[in-house]
Amino acid sequence: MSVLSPHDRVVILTGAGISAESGIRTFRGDDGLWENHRLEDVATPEAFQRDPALVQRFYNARRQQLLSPELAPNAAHQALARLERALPGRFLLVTQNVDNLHERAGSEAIIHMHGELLKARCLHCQHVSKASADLGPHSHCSACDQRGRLRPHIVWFGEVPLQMDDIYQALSQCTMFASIGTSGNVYPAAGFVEVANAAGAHTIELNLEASRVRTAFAEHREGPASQLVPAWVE
Ligand code: BV8
Repeated sequence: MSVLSPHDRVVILTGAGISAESGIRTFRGDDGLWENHRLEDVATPEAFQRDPALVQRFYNARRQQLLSPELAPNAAHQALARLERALPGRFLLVTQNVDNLHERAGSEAIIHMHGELLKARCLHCQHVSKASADLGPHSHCSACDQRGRLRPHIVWFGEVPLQMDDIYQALSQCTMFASIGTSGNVYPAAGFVEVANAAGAHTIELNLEASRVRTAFAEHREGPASQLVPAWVE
C-alpha cells in the first residue's frame, strides 16, 4: 500500500472517470455515445472539415452542460487540490479532461493535455480565447477579428496533445505516479505509466474497474474516485 511522503514528487493523470460523479458523462461507458456518434468520429480535424456545424454542436452542448449551476467538483477533485497544497513545487496534475472541475476545486498546477472546453482557438492566428456558449460561423477572433474561423481549443484524435515536453519531464523525475478515472484507451496518456515505471516511481491506478493498462501499475485500488482519492490522499 503506497504511503505518500512529503518528499515525494507526484504526477497525477486524470480521465473522465474523476468527473463522472459530478455528473459529466464518460466516453466509453454504456452511454458513451453522443447523438449516436462515436467520439472518435466527431473529435477529429476531418470531422470538423466535413461537418463543422455537427462538431460545433457537439462541443456547444458539452460546454452548456459545464456552465450549468448544479455541476460541481466532487470529493476526488477536492482531495487532489489538498494534495497539491501539501506538496508545493512537487506536484503536477495532468488531465485528459476538458472540463474545469479541477480548477474549480482549487487545483493550480494543471496541464490540460487534450485542451479545454471553455476555450476557443482561431484557425487564422491561433489566438486562444474564452469560448462563447454557442461557438459557430458568427464567432470572431478577438485578436485578428477574423470571422467564422474559431474552433474549439480541443486536441482531436490525430492531433498532438499539449505540453508533452513538460509532461514527459515531470514523469521522468517523479517518485509517485497515480492514474485516476481513465480507461487507458487513449495514447500517449495511456503510456505515461511506463515512463513513470522507467523513472523508478511507484505507480498506482485508482479506477472503478481495471483499465487496459492495469498490469503496468505496481498498485491498484478499485472503486469510485470520490471514495478512493480522499482515502489515498489522507
Ligand atoms: C497523438 C478531446 C501523436 C476530445 C480526446 C492505435 C493504437 C494506439 C494509439 C492510436 C492508434 N490509432 C491512433 C492512435 C492515437 C490516438 C489514440 O490513442 N486512439 C485510440 C482511440 C486508439 N491518439 C491520438 O490521436 C492523440 N494524439 O497520438 O498524437 C503523438 C503521440 C505522442 C506524442 C506526440 C504526438 C490525441 C488523443 C486526444 C483525443 N482527444 N479528448 C474531447 O474530449 O471531445 S480523448 C478523450 O478520451 C478524452 O480526452 C478522454 O479523457 C480520453 C480518454 O478517455 P477516458 O478519460 O479514459 O474516459 P473513458 O470513458 O474511456 O474511461 C473512463 C474511465 O473511468 C473508465 O475506466 C471507468 O471505469 C472509470 N470510471 C467511471 N466512473 C468512475 C470511474 N473511475 C472512478 N470513479 C468513477 N466514479
